[in-house]
Amino acid sequence: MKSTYGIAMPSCLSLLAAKKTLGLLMAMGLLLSAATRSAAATASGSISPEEKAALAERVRSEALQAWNTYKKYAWGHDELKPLTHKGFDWYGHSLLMTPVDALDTLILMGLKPQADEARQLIDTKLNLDQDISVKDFEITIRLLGSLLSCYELTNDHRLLELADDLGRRMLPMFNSPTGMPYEYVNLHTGAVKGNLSNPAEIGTLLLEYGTLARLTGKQIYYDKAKRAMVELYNRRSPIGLFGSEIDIETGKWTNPEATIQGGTDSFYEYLAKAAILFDDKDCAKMWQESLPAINKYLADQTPTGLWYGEADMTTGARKGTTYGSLDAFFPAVLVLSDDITRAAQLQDSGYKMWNTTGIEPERFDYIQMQVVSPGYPLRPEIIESTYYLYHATHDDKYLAMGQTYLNNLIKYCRTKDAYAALADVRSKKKANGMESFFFAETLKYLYLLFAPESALDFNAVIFNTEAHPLKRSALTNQHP
Ligand code: DMJ
Repeated sequence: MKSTYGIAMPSCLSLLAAKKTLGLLMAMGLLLSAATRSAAATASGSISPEEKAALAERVRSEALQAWNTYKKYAWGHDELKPLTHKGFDWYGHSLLMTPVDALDTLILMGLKPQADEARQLIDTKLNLDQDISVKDFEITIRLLGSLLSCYELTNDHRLLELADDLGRRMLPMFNSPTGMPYEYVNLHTGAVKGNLSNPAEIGTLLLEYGTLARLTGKQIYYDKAKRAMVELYNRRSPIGLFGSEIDIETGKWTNPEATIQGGTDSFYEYLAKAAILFDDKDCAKMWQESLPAINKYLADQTPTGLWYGEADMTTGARKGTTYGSLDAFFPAVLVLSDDITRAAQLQDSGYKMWNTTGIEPERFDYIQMQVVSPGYPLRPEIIESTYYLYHATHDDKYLAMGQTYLNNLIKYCRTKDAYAALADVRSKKKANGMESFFFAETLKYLYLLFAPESALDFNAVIFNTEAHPLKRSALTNQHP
């Protein structure tokens, strides 16, 4: 069964077959034997079609289990606290963060009753008219990104209405002297605050607002988000790097450290992706000019492999030698930029980081090969890059890598009925959090890695930074 979007819903028969294979493989001990599989995966991997199908089914059943637990204990709340079985709302009032963020994953996995129920909840209960100050970045990538993606997947017009309502409430964020957004906006009053921002929060808006402009015919969304990106770009250093913190009112940098880490990461990602999604020549040029500076000053070829560390934005001098779970998005962006060689090298390094303790840490010193910041909030980036590399190379090595990630997630982060972040990847002590991006990204990318390519036509979409696929073919305005 295939939708116009190129998405094949798994048929009952193929799912039954996969379930059967899954049972067999589990009985044979082929799943969850992390240590042996990890070792095999380092050199090369060989995964049979039956194993691949069983892995996809295992991810799907893990997603269903975690979803059912969210539903049982936290239905209608932003998130589930997995260790205490309580609901949690980011701003006191729920914005249905988990149902919205998870919806396209449920759809892509063919979990129709769950997807329909989540969509019904969103259609009838998501109330954006709330007197709360929300973080632009998070609300844009998680809520707006998913509403748009799910509208394209379902043609449910209510989702586009909600996206447009949200976009309108968010627009005051751009009312700064530079056009770069304040960090927070009040959804009811439009009041803004937070003048110290960073490249990621300023430059991770165009995929969503650009798509909203396309779908509503309201060009203002595209123009505001694009201007913010260009204003940021115009403040690059003479050697083409960006700092980590900038005052959006004065336009002056307040932290000159250049990185690809969280705080900068998705700005680069969106230059590359907006160039493709919208065929935007300015974004293409900004990205083509930025990538050489990243590769010259941040890339670090060391005895432990290729990594990307920290440098001074003005001189290019090396300022640090750490990498981390968020940085692991970069191989995916290198794949989109046709640099498979570097992407593969960096992914191998990330895999070494992961295997140092069996789960990757937030930050890792790649010279000492030691954990610097030990948390793991169920992040997806290393799996996202595995999916891109598998798509580009069809090398089974990446399936084997993915199998290691899945096995270790199950081994270390699984609770009896859901998943929990780790407070420390060394001790594997769990933390009471299951971020919505676990559904939106971690499980989705794992599933897509193992599922048949027909599960989602990779070439027909661009994923926003929260893994919500936006249609590439939406090149003409589709006014409601
Ligand atoms: C997600 O919200 C997005 O991927 C964002 O770009 C970075 N942080 C999380 C996942 O780690």
